Amino acid sequence: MNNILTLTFAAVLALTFTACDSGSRPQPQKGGARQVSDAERVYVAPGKLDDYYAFLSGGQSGSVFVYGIPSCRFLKEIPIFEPRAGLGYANNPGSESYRRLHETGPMWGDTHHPVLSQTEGRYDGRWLWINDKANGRVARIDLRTFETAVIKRVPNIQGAHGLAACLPSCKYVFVNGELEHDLADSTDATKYHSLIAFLDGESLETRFEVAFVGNADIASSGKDGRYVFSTMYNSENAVTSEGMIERDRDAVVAIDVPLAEKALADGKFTRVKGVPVIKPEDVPGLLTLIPVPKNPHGCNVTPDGKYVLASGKLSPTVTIIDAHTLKVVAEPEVGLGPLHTTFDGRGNAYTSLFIDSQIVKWNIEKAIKGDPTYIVDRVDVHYNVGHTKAAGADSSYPSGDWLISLNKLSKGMYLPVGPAMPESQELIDISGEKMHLVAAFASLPEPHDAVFMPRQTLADKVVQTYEPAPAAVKLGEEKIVRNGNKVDVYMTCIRSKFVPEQFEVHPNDEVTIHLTNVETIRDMTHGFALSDHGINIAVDPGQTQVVSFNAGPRGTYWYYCTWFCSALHLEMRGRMLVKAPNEPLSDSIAPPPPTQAKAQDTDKKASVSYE
Ligand code: K7E
Ligand code: CUA
Ligand code: CA
Repeated sequence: MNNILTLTFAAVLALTFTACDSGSRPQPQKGGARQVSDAERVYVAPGKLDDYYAFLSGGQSGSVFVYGIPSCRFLKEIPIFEPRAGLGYANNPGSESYRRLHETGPMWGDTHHPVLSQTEGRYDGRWLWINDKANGRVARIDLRTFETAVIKRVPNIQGAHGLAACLPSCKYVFVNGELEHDLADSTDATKYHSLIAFLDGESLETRFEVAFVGNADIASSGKDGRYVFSTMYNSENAVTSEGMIERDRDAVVAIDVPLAEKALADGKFTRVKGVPVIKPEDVPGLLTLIPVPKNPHGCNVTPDGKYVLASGKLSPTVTIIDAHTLKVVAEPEVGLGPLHTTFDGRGNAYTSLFIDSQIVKWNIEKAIKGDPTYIVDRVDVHYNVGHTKAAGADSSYPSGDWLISLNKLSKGMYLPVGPAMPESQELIDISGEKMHLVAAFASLPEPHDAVFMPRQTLADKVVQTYEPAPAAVKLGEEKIVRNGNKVDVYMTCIRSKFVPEQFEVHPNDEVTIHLTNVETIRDMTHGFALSDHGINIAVDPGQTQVVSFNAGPRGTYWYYCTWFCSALHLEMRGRMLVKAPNEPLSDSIAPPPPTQAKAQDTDKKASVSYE
């Protein structure tokens, strides 16, 4: 949402923020009974499991946060576009995860829109895709392991923002270029375009792109394989914020996907940086601009596929567009600063109101018919909500029980932790006619959007251990291989031992550790940290990790396990012996004698000799 504040809003926002500050804390609710029943709604007893995983984008943390719902417990961070040394992710230049991230761009990213794969309108538990707005990248997470499987740079795109899967097949995911530029790389603003890129859902290779004047912000797919939709707030193709709010109406972009595929097959494209780019002027009907007011933001197709809803942002309206005829059918007023809309599967829409700090529930068919009672309920959230998402709302079968409000400011909601306050989410029960806010929880910065995955969908999908890779080191086959100054150490670990427990190298040798965790039960992760070398990797059961580094100067360097695994966790360590250049090296992986060093006499005062 960091992109949406505009000048028009400045005065209103100042007022809103001041008002919130003066009465900063929500008053305790009257009626203890209600609070007790709220607590019961989100209470999940120790050892009991939550009903949903909630995948929250990590925003400028570059990752995905996994929470349990309804307990709001934090379960996991999945690092993607930013190194995470504690988890052994992309923190060592000599590791595969570092190389894979580094070759796609900077070691940081800005994740906004988590998208779940679907089959026949239901989340199928295979993949989660997410964008990197800052560096034009998309990643795919494998939900068997909850780890990043693929990261790809999308050619020709800047500001990879809106992301959605082309439904119903998910054969493509498409990502919107929010930031305009010249595809031939000049700085001439009269040549600026933006584009929507269609990527293969599995490999994330860019299959084709559609380029046009203006920009593309938030994305949503029709349900029948024909159109995909994006909001366009800069139809002015301006380069200043004043310029971007000149027009009263911008647009929703509809792209006819089968027509794009036909154009591709007919060769109606030009290649730009290796990717076929299709221009709408060459393919009549490919791109339709549907006028909507003013600098629209959220773009959401209803679960039944009938309508696409564009949230007005600078207009207090949501525009309802027929997803098949592409005609505007209604434009109900919902409140100030509408950003995103989600669904309960019972014909109701829930729109986040940034300026009003509310979620508004409204009935879609009533709004279309002009029934003045279309507003069903409003609930205050704390404060300045961006995205909101109900369980299952991106599929054809929302479950209509829980909704999350992803708020931009928390103000007095939590213990003060300095000038910056925690990011705040709120959980709202939407199972009844009235919404009911039952819980709030903090997070790292800054979740934009979220998707709920029912626990049952992943129940038999999440693996217990990794399948050993072809390159896995087998127990008893550990070895040290030397080639000039390159040393490969093929190592295993299992509670509570590394094999080998020592290896010898010369100063500045290039060392590569191939470490396989030969545990066969879940959760027995071991780590490998090497003192004074900045090396830490995490190796899950069955997994093999490879890390390379320079041995550095002469000395003894202990490596040790960083994941507390057993009563002998502290003893789970070994030595890299960096010997003088003229000293011969042993290739033995046999364990050193158990008490090689002089034992400490525990009765005497410890003394150290430096001779
Ligand atoms: Cu509204 Cu990037 Cu989804 Cu933020 S965008 S809120
Ligand atoms: Cu292995 Cu701690
Ligand atoms: Ca505009």
